[in-house]
Amino acid sequence: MKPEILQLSPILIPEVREQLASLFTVHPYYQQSDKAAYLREVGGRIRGVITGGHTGITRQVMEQLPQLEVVAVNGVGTDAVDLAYARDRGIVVTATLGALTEDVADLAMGLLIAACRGLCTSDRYVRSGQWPLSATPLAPLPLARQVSGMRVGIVGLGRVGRAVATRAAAFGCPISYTDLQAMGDVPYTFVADLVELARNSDALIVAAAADKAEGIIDAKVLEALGQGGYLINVARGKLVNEADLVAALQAGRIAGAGLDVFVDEPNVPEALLSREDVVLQPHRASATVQTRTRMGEMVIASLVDTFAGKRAVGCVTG
Ligand code: 8YV
Repeated sequence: MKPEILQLSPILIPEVREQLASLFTVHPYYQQSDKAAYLREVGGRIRGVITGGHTGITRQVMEQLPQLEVVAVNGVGTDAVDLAYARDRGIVVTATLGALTEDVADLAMGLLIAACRGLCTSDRYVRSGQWPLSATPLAPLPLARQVSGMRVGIVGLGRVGRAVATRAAAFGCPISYTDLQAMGDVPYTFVADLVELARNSDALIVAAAADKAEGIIDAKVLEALGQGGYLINVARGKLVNEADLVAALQAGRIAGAGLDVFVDEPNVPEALLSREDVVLQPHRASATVQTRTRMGEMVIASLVDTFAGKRAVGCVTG
């Protein structure tokens, strides 16, 4: 009999879905309107869970899956999984470590360039027919901020942070970073204090894991980033105090922001929607065919390995 899997978030690659269906009986929890009733019906038979990095799985749901052996996160962040509870129960948790590094770093640079160079504003300007009016004072398009050579501060020098640093260095940007400790194997400047990092940066790029780091980008950090500074977030929305961010933008205390992630996805603070100094993405940093295919393959491998009694690829529970 095929192992039964509870799927908490969609998989967008058809080949991955087909392979999953051939190996497992997949129960699409995310499509159910009455999730509690669905859990009561299938929960007792579930041996594996597939979920997204942002979706994770609560302890309450895991408690209703007595046969659960593995939670395969189709993403790199495990902050939305109760890891302590999973470890206590001997449930293996896996993540697609390394699979999405390049895409997330690419999007961080894309957001930085888009925010500094006003790409989305300029796109709207062309589409709305304002360009032909540009000789008149009716349709001014302000000059943009140069990206090359900006002082870039990276919050969290893990896989993604390092990939961002490589890219930003190629743009001639001096790189500083903060993390739990200095790293001996990188040529970048370590700054222990986040406020000081912000003060010495023209762009602050958030690439940190979100475990226990809620709201670290707050009013003080944004104040230090300053009027010419840009905030880019490709990690988790909850790392940023969104109310402080909105207030800083409204008061002109920072120059702009590029955001792929938000506190309460898919809800974005209303105040951001009409602003020309922010570029917004719907949590799509890993959303390329190539990366999602690789992530899907890792999810399948981690389920197969666990059910075969082997150490699962991407295991984060030790
Ligand atoms: C994914 C993410 O979009 O990796 C993560 O932690 O949040 C995202 O890259 C998500 O997990 C897709 O399901």
